Amino acid sequence: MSSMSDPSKKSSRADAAAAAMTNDLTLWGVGTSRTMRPHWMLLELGLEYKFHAIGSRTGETKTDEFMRINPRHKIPVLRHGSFILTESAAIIQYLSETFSSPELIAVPRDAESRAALNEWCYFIATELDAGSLYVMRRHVGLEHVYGAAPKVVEAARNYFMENAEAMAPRIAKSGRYLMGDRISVADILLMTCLDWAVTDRIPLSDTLHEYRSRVASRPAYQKALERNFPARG
Ligand SMILES: N[C@@H](CCC(=O)N[C@@H](CS)C(=O)NCC(=O)O)C(=O)O
Repeated sequence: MSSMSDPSKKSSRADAAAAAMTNDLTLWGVGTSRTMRPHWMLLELGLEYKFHAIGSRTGETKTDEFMRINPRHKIPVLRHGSFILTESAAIIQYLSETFSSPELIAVPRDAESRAALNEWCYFIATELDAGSLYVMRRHVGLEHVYGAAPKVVEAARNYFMENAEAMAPRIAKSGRYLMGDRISVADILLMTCLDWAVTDRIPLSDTLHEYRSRVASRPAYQKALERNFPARG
């Protein structure tokens, strides 16, 4: 188990961190795009948390101890006090709604802006992640579990490109981040999918690479990369 702190210079960040110290946050999981998300959000929020650096398909998600926490043996998992939460998108949304101050993360409160944020999040989580990238992952590298399916992989890859590029003009128009001036849950979801696509050698347009460069300059993103992918360092 590791325990790390993220000292912050901004007073709002320090306030959030002070609040979190009393809140007992623990995260399980490293090494995948999905586990990157909560590390990144916790670091954006300047929150102190403990973490268990367990990896997928290492046997570490199938121990009795972990199976009691998540019977589906999936990472990431967040525990906040006695509240246990799975699903990376739900975890980062919960963290942003629980701990963000308005100047840190865009957390819209009115119905229309929340719907716009949700539209991005569901699009990214269903069409780009589950419907494309994870389909590829199932059949490249996990053939022993899901079978070899080269045509399915090619179709999923094309589907990713078609959907991501269809949204590129809206991404370019939305401002620095998808919801405007401040980063949101949707950016963490999109960036982790674009990084995953680059790892899978899926070509991206200049617009998407420019978006990636903007988001990648954030210190919390860089720190989360180090924490989530220690082997790459
Ligand atoms: N939809 C879930 C997916 C979680 C998931 O599939 N995690 C994988 C790693 S990316 C895992 O834990 N696999 C280990 C196993 O199946 O035993 C999320 O976004 O959190």
